[in-house]
Amino acid sequence: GADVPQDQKAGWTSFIKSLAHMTGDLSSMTAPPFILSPVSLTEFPAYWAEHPEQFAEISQGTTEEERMERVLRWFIATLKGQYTTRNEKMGSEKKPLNPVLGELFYGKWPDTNGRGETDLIVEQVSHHPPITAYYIENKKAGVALQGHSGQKTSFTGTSIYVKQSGHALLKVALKAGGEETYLITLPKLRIEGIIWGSPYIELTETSAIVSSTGYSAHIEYKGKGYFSGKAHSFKAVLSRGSKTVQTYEGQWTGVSTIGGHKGPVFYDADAVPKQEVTVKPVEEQGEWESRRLWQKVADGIRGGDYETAGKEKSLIENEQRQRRKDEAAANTTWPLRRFTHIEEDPEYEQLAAVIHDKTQPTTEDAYVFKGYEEEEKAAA
Ligand code: 0T9
Repeated sequence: GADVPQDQKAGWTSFIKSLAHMTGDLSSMTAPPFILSPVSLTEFPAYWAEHPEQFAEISQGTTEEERMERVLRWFIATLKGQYTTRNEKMGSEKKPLNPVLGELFYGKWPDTNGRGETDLIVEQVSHHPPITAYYIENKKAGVALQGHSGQKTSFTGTSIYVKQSGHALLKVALKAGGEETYLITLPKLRIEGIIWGSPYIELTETSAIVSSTGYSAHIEYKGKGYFSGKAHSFKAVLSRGSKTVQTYEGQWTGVSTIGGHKGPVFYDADAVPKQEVTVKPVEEQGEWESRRLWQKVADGIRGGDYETAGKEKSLIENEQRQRRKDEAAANTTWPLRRFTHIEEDPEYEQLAAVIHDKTQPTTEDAYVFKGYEEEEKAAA
C-alpha cells in the first residue's frame, strides 16, 4: 500500500480483505476516505458525449459504411473519458458515490457551431443492484443514445473484475428519411493496482457495435504485454455480414490507425480536447438532482472533513431505508420518472444475435426514455 496514507493503511488492508467476501455488488461496501470520490455514478453517462461534435457528425456520413466507421470512432473516443478520468483528475480510480433510487442528473453541451445542442438525462432506476439509465440526444443532428448500465464485480485476489450489464441503442435519423439503429455492448474491466492503493482500469475481452444496416464492429481489448505491448490497446474489425471490411488498431488513450499499425490515423485521443457537460448551478437544481442531493457529502470529501461526509451520507441512506419501508407497508414501489422499464428489448435481441461473444446475453431488459417534460421543451 505505497500510495495509502499512513493513517489509513489498516483501513485499506481490511477493505481488501472484505473484497474476498464480496457478492457481486461492491458499491455499498465501506472504503477508507482516501479512495472516496465526491462524484455520483449518475454523472458517468456524460462520458458518452464529451465529444459532442463526433456524436453529431455520425448522421452526416454519406454511406452506411461511413456512418458505421463514425459510430466506431465516436465510441473509441469516449473510452478515455469513461475509464481514465478519475486517474487524471484525482490521481487514481476512486469509489464513486452510490446513487439513491430516483436520483437524477441533467446536463447539456451547448450548440457552439451550429451542430445542435446535446442533452443528457440520467436516472438511477435501481438501487440494489445499482442500475443507471440514460438518454443523450442531439435533436438537430438526428442522433440519440439510450442505454442503461450496471456492474457485477468479483475479486481475483489482486484485481477487481467488473462485468458490465446493460447495453445502449444509438438511433441515427437519416436526412433522406429512415433510421438506423446501432447496438452498443460494454467492455469488461479489470481494476488493477489495488494493493498499492492506486487503482486504475484496464479494459479486457471484447465488446461490439452491431448495426441494423448489416455492418458490425468487434472490438478486442488488451493491456500491456499483448499485441502492441502497450497499455489500453484495442483492435477492431469492421465487417458486413461475414466479410471483413476494415480493421483499426492502437490505443484508446492515444493514437489508433486504419488497416494496420502503419496505416493512416483513425483517431488521436490527445489531439481532440474533451468538452465537459454543463450543469445548472446547484441552487437551481431540484432536490433529486445528484449534485444537490450529495452536496454536503461531496463538500466533506473534497475538504477532507470525512466526519461530516459520513454523517451526511448516513442521513441520506437512512431516509432511503425509511422510504423503502413505507413503500413496502403501503404495497407501492418508487415510480420511475423519466424512463419506462421493459422486460424484453426486441431490438437488442435481433442485433445481439450477430455477436460471437458467448458471454453476451441473448436477451436483456431495457429502460425507454419517456420523452421531454414541458419545461425542457420550453427551454430548448
Ligand atoms: C459506467 C465506468 C463504470 C460505470 C464504473 C467499477 C466502478 C463502478 C462502475 C463501469 C461508465 O460508463 C464507465 C467507469 C468506471 C467504473 C467504476 C470504477 C470503480 O472502481 C467502480 C467500483 C464500484 C469501485 O468503486 C471499486 C472501488 C475502487 C476504488 C477500487 C478499490
